Amino acid sequence: MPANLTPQYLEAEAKFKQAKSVPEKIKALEVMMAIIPKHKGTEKLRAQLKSRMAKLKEELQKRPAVSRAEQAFNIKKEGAAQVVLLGLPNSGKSSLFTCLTHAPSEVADYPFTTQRPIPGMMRFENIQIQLVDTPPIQMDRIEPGFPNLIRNAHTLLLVLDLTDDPVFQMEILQEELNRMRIRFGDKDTTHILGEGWVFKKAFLLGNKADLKEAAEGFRALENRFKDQFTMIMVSAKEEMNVEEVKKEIYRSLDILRVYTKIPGKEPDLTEPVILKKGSTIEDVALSVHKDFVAKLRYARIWGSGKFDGQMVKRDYKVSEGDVIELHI
Ligand SMILES: Nc1nc2c(ncn2[C@@H]2O[C@H](COP(=O)(O)OP(=O)(O)O)[C@@H](O)[C@H]2O)c(=O)[nH]1
Ligand SMILES: [Mg+2]
Repeated sequence: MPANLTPQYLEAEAKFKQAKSVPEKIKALEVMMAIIPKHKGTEKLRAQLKSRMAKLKEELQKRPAVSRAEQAFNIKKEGAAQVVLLGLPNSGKSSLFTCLTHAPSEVADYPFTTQRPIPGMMRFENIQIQLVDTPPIQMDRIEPGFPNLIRNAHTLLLVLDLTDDPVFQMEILQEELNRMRIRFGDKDTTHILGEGWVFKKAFLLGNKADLKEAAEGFRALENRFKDQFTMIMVSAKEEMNVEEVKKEIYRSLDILRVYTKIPGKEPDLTEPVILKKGSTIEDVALSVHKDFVAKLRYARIWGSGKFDGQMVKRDYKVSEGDVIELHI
């Protein structure tokens, strides 16, 4: 049944979208709720408005009185990369964090359990990647230090509760990050951003897939965002798709692993050299020792070469899994 929304309603909706603060949003939403046509066709929409209102009011109340010290958001990088989990209260960030790292965090079914960022290491095959669990993103309130943590991350994992209007959660995340001058996407998109803006790679984790309303939430997310984002349905509770998430994290980092070997010996495949995609033999040599670079004459390569043990020059671009013998 069509919703047949009136122009007045659409105008109020536009105001809601433009509203910058929680009180402003509440005001705009009140108008929408008052003038929305009340018939069968708008039943679902009206329910959504009601739940948005409940969330906004909760936001307004539950804000911690004191702001965290900026220092708490300064997390020292460790491992191959730093990946930050982001989401609204109760989306399951801490549960997923624990699932991926086996490090303890704080999980509870009331909002704002996690008050400061918590780092932990996630093992992926033979490397370690740092994950950071964070306090919830809140409407209209940016904690000092939080934008920096996000700007410095290699990748963002946007955690959404699939059973609770995930499209709306995504809208809030986009809006709040825009406020921090952060836009989701690749650096090399055609958009040109103004001074102080950064692009951040991000993908979506639709959480609580074990609950029955989750499928519908995921479909709604797909309809709206699938051209823009990779999305994976997960359940922290049932540890569903954990491996897939790890793989996607690795893929998003744009790094590769190669292995060095000494002539006549087998390579140590447990000790990868981690490099940016596009790195060359020269970068491999640099990672071993800076003096190596000047002395380097050639390398032999197993993997991406035309044949095993092929001789290559210092500007040869290495590939994931290559085994490299440096000759000086
Ligand atoms: N059914 C279900 N509940 C979950 C899942 N992940 C988290 N929860 C619950 O959601 C609530 C909030 O989880 P938490 O990890 O603290 O969320 P955070 O506020 O985003 O860190 C807790 O009651 C969790 O037990 C999940 O995959 N399935
Ligand atoms: Mg938490």
